Amino acid sequence: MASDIDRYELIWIYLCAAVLAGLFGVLLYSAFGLGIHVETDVGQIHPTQVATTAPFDQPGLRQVGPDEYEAVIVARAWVFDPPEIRIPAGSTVTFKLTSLDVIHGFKVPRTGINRMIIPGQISVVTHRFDEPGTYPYICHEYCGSGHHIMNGGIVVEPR
Ligand SMILES: [Cu+2]
Repeated sequence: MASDIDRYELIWIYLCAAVLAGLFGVLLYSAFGLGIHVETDVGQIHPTQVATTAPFDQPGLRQVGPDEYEAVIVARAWVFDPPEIRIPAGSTVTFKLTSLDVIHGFKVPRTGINRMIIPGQISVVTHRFDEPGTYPYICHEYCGSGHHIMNGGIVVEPR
């Protein structure tokens, strides 16, 4: 009887160790295989001073080089400012994002763009848009009762 209990206990210990090892493997795969990581600290901004701090005092799209653009986007409940940007196909866009109020998200399906927008922090992500079309950007961090209508779009125009 005592040896049965020992055996079951041992099985549970092995099971727990296997689950921990499995989860650790998933963590390593998501970090190094898929490249998923928390927001890097590219800059801080006080949420009450967003409207007076460059570049967020002038949200919008500007050209910074041939086929290179910078999109400064301010998120707040429940809009993105600007709600739409237009670029020609083949453009590389560096998005600079921050929030005025709560945590929002910035996800552009089919591009791999996926960032949290955290009050007090600046998020940056760069992507090249080769295929013409409309790429919606959506908030994917629940931010309140209007969360489901918080979206915008990137219009990539053919050359
Ligand atoms: Cu949201």
